[in-house]
Amino acid sequence: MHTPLALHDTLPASADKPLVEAFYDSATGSIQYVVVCPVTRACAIIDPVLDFDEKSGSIATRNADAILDYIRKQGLQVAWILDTHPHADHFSASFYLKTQTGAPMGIGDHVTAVQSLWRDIYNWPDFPADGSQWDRLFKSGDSFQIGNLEVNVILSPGHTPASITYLIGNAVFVHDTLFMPDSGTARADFPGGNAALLWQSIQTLLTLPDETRVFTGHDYPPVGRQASWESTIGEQKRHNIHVTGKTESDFIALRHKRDSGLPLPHLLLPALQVNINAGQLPPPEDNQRHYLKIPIGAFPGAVW
Ligand SMILES: N[C@@H](CCC(=O)N[C@@H](CS)C(=O)NCC(=O)O)C(=O)O
Ligand SMILES: [Fe+2]
Repeated sequence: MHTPLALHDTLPASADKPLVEAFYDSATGSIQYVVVCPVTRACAIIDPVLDFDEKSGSIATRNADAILDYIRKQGLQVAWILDTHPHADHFSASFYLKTQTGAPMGIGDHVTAVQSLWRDIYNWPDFPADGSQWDRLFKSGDSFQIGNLEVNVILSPGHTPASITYLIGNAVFVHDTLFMPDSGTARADFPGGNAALLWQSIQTLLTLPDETRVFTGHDYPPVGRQASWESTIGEQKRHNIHVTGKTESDFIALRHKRDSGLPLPHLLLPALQVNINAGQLPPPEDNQRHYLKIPIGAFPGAVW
C-alpha cells in the first residue's frame, strides 16, 4: 500500500523545501501525503483515506494507521490535517486522524457550497452546511504555518466548487486539477463542477515557477506504467495531454465529451455523506450501528 519514496534527504534543511512522503492507496488510486518541515519536524497530513469496503460495509484504518506509524517512527509532530476538497471516491480519514493526534482539520471555505448541494441530495434539511465540522476554513490567499514552512492557499474550483491547492515552499499539492501529464486532468461533472473554472484554476497553477514540484491527488496510470504522482509545473506545461497546446474551448469540449462517458465513482454516494461531515459517519441509530443513505434516481443518465 505504501510505496516509500526516498525521503528527499538530498534537499538542504531549508524551510522552503518541504520533505514529502507519499502514501498510495491502490484501491482508490488516491495519494495521501505527509509534508514535513525539515527544520522543526512539524508536519501536515494531506488527503488521508479511510478504508471502506462497500461489499461488507466495513470500515478500516489501514491507510491512516500506516501514516501514523510513519509519523511515529520519524518523530514528527502533526500540526495540521488537511483536505483539498470533499472527495467523491473515498472516505476522508481526517476525523479519525484528529482523534489520534489532536491536530486541527482544515479545508477550503467553499466546502459550505458542497455541503448545501449534498444536504439536498441526501434530504438532510437539518445538516449544518456551515463548515463547522472543521477547525479551520481556508480562504483563497490565506497562509498558515507547518513549523517554519509557510503554506499558501489557492482556490482551485472546477472539479468541485470547494477545491483548494496548498502551495508549500517549492511544492504544490494540486489534488484533482492536474493529474500526471500523461493522464491529463480531473473530471468536472460532479454537482457544482465546472470545466471552464477548472481550466482557469489550471492556468493559475501554471503561472508558478517551472521547477515547482507538483503532487497530484490521484493517479489512474495508463496500462504499462506504475502509479506515480510527482511532476513539475514545467513538465505539466509541456506535456499535459489535456492542456498543452489547447485553448479554453478545446478543454471544455474535451472535458464534456470525456466526462459524459465516465461512470460516477463507485463510492460517490456513500462517500459524500461522510466527507461533507469531515470524515465522520452519520450518527448511530438506537442499536448503536451507523447506516449510510443511498438516494435513488438523484443522478439521471447513469453510465452503466
Ligand atoms: N473509477 C474510479 C473513478 C474515480 C473518479 O471519478 N475520480 C475523479 C477524481 S475524484 C476523476 O477526476 N477521475 C478522472 C478520470 O477518471 O478520468 C472510482 O470508481 O473510484
Ligand atoms: Fe476528487
